[in-house]
Amino acid sequence: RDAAVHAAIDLGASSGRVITGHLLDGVLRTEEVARFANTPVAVPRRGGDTLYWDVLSLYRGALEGLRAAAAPHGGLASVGIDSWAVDYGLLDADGALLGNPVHYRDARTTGVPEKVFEHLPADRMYAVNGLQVQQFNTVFQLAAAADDPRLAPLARGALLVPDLLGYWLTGERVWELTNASTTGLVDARTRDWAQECLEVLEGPFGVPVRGLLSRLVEPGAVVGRLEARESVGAAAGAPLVAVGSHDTASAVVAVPAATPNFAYVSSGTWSLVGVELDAPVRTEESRAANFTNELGVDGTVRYLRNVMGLWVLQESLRTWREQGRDVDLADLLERAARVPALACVVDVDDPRFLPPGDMPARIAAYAAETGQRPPEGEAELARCVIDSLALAYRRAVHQAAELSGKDVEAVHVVGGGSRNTLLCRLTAEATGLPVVAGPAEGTAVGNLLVQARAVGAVEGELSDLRRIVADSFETRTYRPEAASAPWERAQRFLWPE
Ligand code: ADP
Ligand code: LRH
Repeated sequence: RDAAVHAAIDLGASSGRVITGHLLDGVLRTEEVARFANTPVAVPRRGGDTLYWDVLSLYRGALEGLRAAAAPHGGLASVGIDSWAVDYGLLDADGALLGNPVHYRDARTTGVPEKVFEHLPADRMYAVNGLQVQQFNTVFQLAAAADDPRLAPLARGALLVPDLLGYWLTGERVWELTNASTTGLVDARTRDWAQECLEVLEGPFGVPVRGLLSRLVEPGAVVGRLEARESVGAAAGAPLVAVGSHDTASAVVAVPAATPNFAYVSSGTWSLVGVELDAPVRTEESRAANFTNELGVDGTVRYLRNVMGLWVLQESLRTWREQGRDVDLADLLERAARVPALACVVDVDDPRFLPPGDMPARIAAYAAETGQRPPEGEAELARCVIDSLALAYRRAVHQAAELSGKDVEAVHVVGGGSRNTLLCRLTAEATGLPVVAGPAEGTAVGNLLVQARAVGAVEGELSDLRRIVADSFETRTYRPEAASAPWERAQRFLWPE
């Protein structure tokens, strides 16, 4: 039995994967043992559709991956699970799942933050939870679901997605803190429940939220052991470690920076752009700039903005496919690189880009409304998206540095977007900073390292873990070669502030 192999279950919004990791002489060797689609499903109900995550197919994919990971070694040293933030499954008195978790892109939360702010004003809420207002934060999802009979009286528990899978594997219920910090229910300073936020759900909305929660645990805690079942194969008995179960928290662990003076972009379906801090920034300027204070591994704070991300490109590809045009991503990006820069830019964070749908049509409408010539053809459209993302990164990196007082000497891009050479080159140009790209599976790498440390396979602080990442994975550096003045002008065009 080779007890030195760890397995990360990493559920991204576009795909899930199980990746194993093995540490030898300060180098982490990883192997992808399973990858499975993550395809949300819209299901009709009276008056419309609800968009759900297909959590059972994700669980099945995770189980197959665990069996494949454990089989060659006769077991696993540890397992860790991470996923996207905010979404939860409800459990009844027997611990049975009460319906599929609703997807954060479902329309049920439209207009809900404003209703919550009537009872707990936005500035007061920010002073406690430090979160960027996004309509899908769990606190707003729970308020939106107030009348759902599954919530009261049936629900006796709720778990965020990684903790839900962890419960199915071990029988133990926890709320891992980095992911819990995205809900709006946690105080960013005390790293404990935010009583005022719980009270607003219980009082005016009648959601018995305290009865749904379990104990908060910091990343690094051992949750329990995988119960022996045929479905987990030789992984039975392995310890489940609470990692940075928010995917972005694990991704930030895997930034291969040698100094603390970096900004990061965790670039996948979403782009999370910011800096790492010791304490939250909850000033009025920070709230006005819509910056979030999510909690990180080892007592850190991830001070960042959610940027809508490569989602807009993914949905464009899907739209074209539905229209009968199967566009290859690599070829598309090559053509986009030859299109003139900054011909048309959009604010990718405009709420119209949140729900699934025809992004090329939405971009055309946005361009027309702002007096720009809409992109023509696929390459121009892709260029518009990539330029707009680089522009949003520029603004967020500069604002994060300004609002937090942090020195930023380089931008690290991790996640699938680090493979997009056009995006990385333009990010260097737009920010005027060197961009270091990789690792592309940063989330799984951060997940693996926190597990390995928790079970004693490696020691050290975040800086030591980051040295392992730097020694284990190739990165590519892009230096800002072109002038950033056109980006400054484009930024002023979109955000005249
Ligand atoms: P998530 O974890 O949200 O599912 P990933 O980090 O896996 O996302 O990133 C997926 C995105 O990365 C894709 O939408 C795609 O735009 C980009 N990507 C992945 N591989 C490549 C590649 N070889 N070239 C360019 N972009 C890529
Ligand atoms: C990225 C992510 C992001 C959240 C979003 C819902 O996958 O976790 O940090 O804001 O999903």
